Amino acid sequence: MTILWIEVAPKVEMKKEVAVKWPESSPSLPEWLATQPTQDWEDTFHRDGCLTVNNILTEDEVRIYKDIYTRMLSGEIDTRRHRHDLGNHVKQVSINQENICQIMWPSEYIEDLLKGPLHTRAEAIAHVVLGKDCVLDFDMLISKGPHTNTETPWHQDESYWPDQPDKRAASFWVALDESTVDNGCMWFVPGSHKLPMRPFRPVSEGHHVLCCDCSEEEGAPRPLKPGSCTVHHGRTLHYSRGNTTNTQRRAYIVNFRPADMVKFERDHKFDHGKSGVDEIILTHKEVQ
Ligand SMILES: O=C(O)CCC(=O)C(=O)O
Repeated sequence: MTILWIEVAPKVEMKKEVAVKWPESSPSLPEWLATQPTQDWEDTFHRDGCLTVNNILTEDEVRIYKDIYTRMLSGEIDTRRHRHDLGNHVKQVSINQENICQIMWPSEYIEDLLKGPLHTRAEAIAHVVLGKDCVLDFDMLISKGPHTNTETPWHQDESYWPDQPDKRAASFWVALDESTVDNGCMWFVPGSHKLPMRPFRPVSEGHHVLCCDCSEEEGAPRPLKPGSCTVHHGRTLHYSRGNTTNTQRRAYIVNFRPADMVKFERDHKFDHGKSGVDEIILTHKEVQ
């Protein structure tokens, strides 16, 4: 799920105020990769259009990402420029929290976040499943707070960028909390990446979030332990239920596609809200 082609504001360079220190115990990228089932990743991704990678992060690493996430959610790190409610197509369920909190470009706020294990290992996996010409397109946080109970509608990410000539894309959804059916884990329809795109539409009139017809009967949930992730192709049908539990469901998402296609997007003034998500916040106000 990302933001539709919006006109971007003039680019202002952001100063990164917060630095991160990675655990010395973390394996180097080649060491980590050597222990991974790379052939199985490739086969599964091509067959199903979705894949589970267990323990892409260690417990110590998860702790670091969770700390950053908590500071962003609480407002201690001020991400208002990139933060909005992805679930604002329905009435706000809980007064003090977004139905679905989305923070675009968290890596813009933290020095060296891009050099950390989440981005570097995801890039290595993207090279295995998509090809070595793939680069990071954008990163984002999507969290569902306790009892926010708002589903992310069924959709295919490709509906947001249907005109790209090269459709290779992989989205990594990294669970920082345990993700379960009841708190909104991802659901996928395996094999849907090989079928024609389904017709899509805005989730409500004039809204930037897109959806299509699909149901849980067609797919299956992918619960995850903290530090594990799913990887899905840009055409794979996916969705998540709302969070009906007492606890947070926090995911860190990174998206990779061919470098040429990232250039194609930027040439069309599309940067996934890097310069700010003001237009989306305006939509939010209209709905309320
Ligand atoms: O976190 C969610 O509920 C949805 C995420 C999603 O649609 C995506 O990462 O493409």
